[in-house]
Amino acid sequence: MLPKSSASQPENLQTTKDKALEDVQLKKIADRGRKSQPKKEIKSGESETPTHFSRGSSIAEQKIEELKKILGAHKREHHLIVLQDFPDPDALSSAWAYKLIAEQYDIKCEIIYAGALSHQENIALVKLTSLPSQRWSLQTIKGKDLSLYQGFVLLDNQGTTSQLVPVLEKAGMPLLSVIDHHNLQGDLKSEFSDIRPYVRSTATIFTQYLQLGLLDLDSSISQHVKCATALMHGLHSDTNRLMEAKEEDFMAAAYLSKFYDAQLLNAVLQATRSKRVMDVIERALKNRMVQNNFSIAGVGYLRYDDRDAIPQAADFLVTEENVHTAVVYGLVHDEDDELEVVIGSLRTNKLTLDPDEFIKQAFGKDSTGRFFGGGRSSAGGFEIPMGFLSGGNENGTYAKMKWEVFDFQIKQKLLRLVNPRDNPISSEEF
Ligand SMILES: [Mn+2]
Repeated sequence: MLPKSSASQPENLQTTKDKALEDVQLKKIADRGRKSQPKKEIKSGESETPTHFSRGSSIAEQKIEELKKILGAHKREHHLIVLQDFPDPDALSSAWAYKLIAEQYDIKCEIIYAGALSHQENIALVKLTSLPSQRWSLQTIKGKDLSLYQGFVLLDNQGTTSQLVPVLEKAGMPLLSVIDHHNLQGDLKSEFSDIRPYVRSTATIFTQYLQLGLLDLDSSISQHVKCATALMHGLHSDTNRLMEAKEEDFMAAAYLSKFYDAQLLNAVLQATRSKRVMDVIERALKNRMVQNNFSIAGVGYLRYDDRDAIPQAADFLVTEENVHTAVVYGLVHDEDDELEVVIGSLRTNKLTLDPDEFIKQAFGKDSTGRFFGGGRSSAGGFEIPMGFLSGGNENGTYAKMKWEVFDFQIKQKLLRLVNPRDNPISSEEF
């Protein structure tokens, strides 16, 4: 498909100097990308260096053909798009794009997740763009007639982060598509799969689908503009505002820049913090200990719905002068299921610190051999289930003791890495 006139848009979209600069940068990258597309003539002795874009676009082209066939074979059906329990903008926007694509085949999709939209930016995204999504808790799904749906789709996850997937599997619902940018997580029996761990966001993959004609974006259709805006947000947030973006992600952002609504995106990003998030940040500030440019804070008990306050607190702590890495963790309890889990988040500005490695090294594996955290895309996150120690918190002494033990142990494990014995800065004391 042909891109819409790009000249008519950028001017009225530029809201700030930064934005203008970003647009120029994106345009430059887009131009570069166009030039770097494979040329037919290659002089002898000169080898064609495949770029990420050409690799991505040929895979995308092939995948699009496959996906078209699958969608064509499932015309007029009803499908469920299942997101991770706590969907992020990447998942939400990709799901919307999938839904719009599927509509062309008269397939009706419902976008569902089991947990919560806990981050105010996610709530703002869904509210401001009217992004169609529903929370189906484990209770909700029990009351649903699953025979109304002929299949389900996993986007930005492979079923390991959704409580709903085992229920759907048990009901015998077939898995139709998996589209994700996380590493392959085991054997997936899906009719269609497009798993590309070398791109930084699922929104990138979907943008390629759109760009290659799976859905013709039209700037005069408000839903398209909103979906493009959501995809831009997804792409931005999964790539740390493009700072960790690869060439394909930049190319996708450049394409979206022709359709998205910069003011709407700005409104989503300006979403204010709730009082409860502020409270958690306050606790993180009060409890933080700073050593060797690491800021570490345990925030105690948190409600399940507030767990997204943890990464936000880490985002905040890492902005302190002389701090390059922040780790914030808390004990999250889910009253419905009597489950407790320590959830933590690491944020770093230090280029040489790989959050994935760091988390894996700090906490190691559980008894079944699974790491407590890491994995490239949710690199800075970790979860330590409380198991047998869950519950019993009506006894205040027990609750306090339990938190203190975990707090102490997590600090010990982190500090081993923050102050290694062979670190010349801290070795004087040994
Ligand atoms: Mn993602």
